[in-house]
Amino acid sequence: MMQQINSILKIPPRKPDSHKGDFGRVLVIAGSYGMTGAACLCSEAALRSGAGLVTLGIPESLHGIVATKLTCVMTHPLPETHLKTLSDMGRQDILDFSQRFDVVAIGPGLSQCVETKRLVLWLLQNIERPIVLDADGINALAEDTATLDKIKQHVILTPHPQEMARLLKVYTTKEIQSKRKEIAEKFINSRDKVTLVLKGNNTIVMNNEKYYVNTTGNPGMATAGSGDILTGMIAALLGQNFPPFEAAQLGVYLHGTAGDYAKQAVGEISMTATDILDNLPKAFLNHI
Ligand code: NPW
Ligand code: AMP
Ligand code: MG
Repeated sequence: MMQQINSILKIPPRKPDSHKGDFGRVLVIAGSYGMTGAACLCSEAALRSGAGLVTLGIPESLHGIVATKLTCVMTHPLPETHLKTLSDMGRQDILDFSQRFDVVAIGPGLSQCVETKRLVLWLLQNIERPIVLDADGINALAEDTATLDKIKQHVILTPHPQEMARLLKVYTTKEIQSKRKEIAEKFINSRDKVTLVLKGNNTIVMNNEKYYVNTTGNPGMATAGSGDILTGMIAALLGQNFPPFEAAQLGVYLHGTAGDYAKQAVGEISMTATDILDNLPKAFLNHI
């Protein structure tokens, strides 16, 4: 019997002698031509959510662009295709590089380039760190869902309803929205290395034992890049040693809280993802 969780964990105070290595090294693999914003939002959100160190891996010709935009996030150029999307050719190097991190977030703005999808499927089977998989990472997984049975570490999936429909293939987005909990439960079934975050109004966080239905957030958050922020937040909380379910739950709750503060500041209509990012400090400040 699945248990509903309503309580939200607090973030423990930092010990005076803490150093950045205590709060997790996060690798974000994201971005492609035209979608550098998703990569920046995700990695900046990870830093604002307390990660000690964040590195963004990005197709090499886009590296200069993100390095100009980002100050506190480190950047790392990765092999690319002629479309300026990540290339499968550099997969062993990415895998070796990932060993230096505690958590890997994959997907925002990667594109649906066939070669990039092949890379993601291979990384999923080989990375030995917990993974947060979002956006085009989920679209890649939809090509071969059986990959989920071959993962080495825990994976948190953060689909919006249409990405969930792509993953499951048998339901339309509308059907998913009409029976969100049942469909999430069916997907999780006995998968013990998967946590699902089914996004949208009242986001559901679920693993094979428990679930949480979120109540923070507002329709102003239905804006480009909003979900890319959530991915970075959850990765950062995983890096701070929250177990996968709790990292996802706390990330979803605080993402919605930041969205609610952004609504107070700019309203639902004008809200952009950067407003949500700008309100992460307030959300965290009021949750310690
Ligand atoms: P509709 O319109 O109703 O048929 P896609 P994406 C549906 C990157 N980004 N309830 C809805 O379908 C991402 O990271 C880059 C119901 C909607 O139109 C990805 O890599 C940005 N339906 C890539 O772009 C900023 C819902 O899904 C469709 C729903 C593509 O991601 C933007 C969109 O899904 C973006 O984040 C809900 N709650 N939510 C950047 N600045 O670089 C969504 N839908 O086609 O997967 O496109 O989500 O924009
Ligand atoms: P994405 O579609 O990946 O950019 O993700 C959108 C983010 O905004 C998710 O975290 C959603 O849960 C959140 N969101 C979108 N629409 C709403 C809504 N109507 N109410 C609350 N949160 C929403
Ligand atoms: Mg998204």
